[in-house]
Amino acid sequence: MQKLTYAASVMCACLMRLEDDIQALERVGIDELHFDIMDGVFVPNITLGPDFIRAAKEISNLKCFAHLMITKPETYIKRFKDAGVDGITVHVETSCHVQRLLTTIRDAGLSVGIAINPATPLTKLDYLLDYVDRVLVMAVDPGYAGQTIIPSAFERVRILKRNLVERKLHVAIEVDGNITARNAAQLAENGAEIFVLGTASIFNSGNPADQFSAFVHEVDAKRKALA
Ligand code: S6P
Ligand code: MG
Repeated sequence: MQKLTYAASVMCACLMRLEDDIQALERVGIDELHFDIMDGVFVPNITLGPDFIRAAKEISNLKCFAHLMITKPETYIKRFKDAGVDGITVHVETSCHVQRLLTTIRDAGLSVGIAINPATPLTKLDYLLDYVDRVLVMAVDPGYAGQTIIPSAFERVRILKRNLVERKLHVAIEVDGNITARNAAQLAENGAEIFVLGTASIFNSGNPADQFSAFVHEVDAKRKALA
């Protein structure tokens, strides 16, 4: 079975306990941190900024990825690079010159991601897949935690994976939004390998590190049952 990568969605964490919870998650094997950057324009919410990433890099060794849900993302690449981010994912819906934007991120020495909203045709990615390390398939409309998965996410991951295999491209498929153990197992079966974990998995009541360990076991069991 393909090894899966898990990213903790910092937006969903308790901000008052952030340092303890990030370090505990790192100890139990979370793979990376996912920072939702929202500007109140592209999405109807305002969340984190580059200073959060700078602070996280000071207290952990985890790789930090910024998911930019902002207009004019090209204006902010340097700010995030300077904050210490390891990778930046931009939305295909937010730029008219996407290849230039992706090249700017690559030239900054960062991992490159492209995100796509649930209603955007997958064909919008056709000329971009050669430029990225990962595609972030949104399973909900971006803006808020705690939403319900839009069922077409399962089919979109399957189609995208088939396309990548046909083109012999080594691009990872990441999925964000309502990642339960059941959804993760099915999405992994369809070709996804990176999962953003929020309120549906590790950040609800209780200790995030304990919830993460239990979640990984549950996904593994469900994947075996599907195989
Ligand atoms: C949503 C954002 C996500 C959420 C995460 C929440 O706009 O991009 O990264 O933080 O999906 O997870 P959950 O489990 O509450 O849906
Ligand atoms: Mg996100």
